[in-house]
Amino acid sequence: MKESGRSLHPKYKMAEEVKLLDFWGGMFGMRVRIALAEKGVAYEYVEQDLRNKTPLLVRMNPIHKRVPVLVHNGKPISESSIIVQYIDETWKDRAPLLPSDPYQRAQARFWVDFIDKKLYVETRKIWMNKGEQQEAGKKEMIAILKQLEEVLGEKAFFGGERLGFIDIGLIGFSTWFYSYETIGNFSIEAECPKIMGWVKRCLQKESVSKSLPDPIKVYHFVLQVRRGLGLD
Ligand code: GS8
Repeated sequence: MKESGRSLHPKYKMAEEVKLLDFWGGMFGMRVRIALAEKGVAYEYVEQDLRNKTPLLVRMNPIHKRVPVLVHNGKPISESSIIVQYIDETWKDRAPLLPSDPYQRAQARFWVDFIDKKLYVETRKIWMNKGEQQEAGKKEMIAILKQLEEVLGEKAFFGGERLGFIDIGLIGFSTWFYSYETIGNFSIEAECPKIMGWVKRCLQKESVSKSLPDPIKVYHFVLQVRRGLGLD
């Protein structure tokens, strides 16, 4: 570290302090966990109770009061796709997550935005409903995944040979697939085999498998929420 041309003694260097406010079952926080694991950044994980929000969460994300929030050396960053981009720019010497070409970067951002605006909304229709709404959500979800299969093409990952921004944006949803399928009574594998092949490849990576929860645990959580909503 340099200041006015003089090197500071190492003891004055600021230690990196990285904290993640998160909820174990949320697919948005999973993105951040994977990005940090890909970069090899050590961090403190601070689980949040979303029904009983802590003053810390409200202070760190006063606008949305949602997780994930990354707190880097005391400064909060919210919104998962923005956090993942921040991580990529901050620890830029290793494991690039976004492509270097501006057009490819724009494309990657487009598809993550599509996942946020379309896939998230349709999947909620499946597990937070029954009847017609649920059927509509199932149809839409399959159409979206088929669209994403086209984007994947013959590549191993959306990022090409390595895991990238779109892969990180999408893979957390796979921990909820079992819940969507069980509640909606359909098979994603039968409809979108290429996506399921991609999920299996992602899970072979430790940065992914260690960052994702057990789909059965997610299912129990989903059942609990549905009971609370009077749906089951
Ligand atoms: C979404 C965060 C979000 O929905 C992002 O970070 O990408 N666009 C945001 N977080 C949820 C938990 S995960 O489903 C959350 O914090 N919910 C609590 C609430 O809405 O009160």
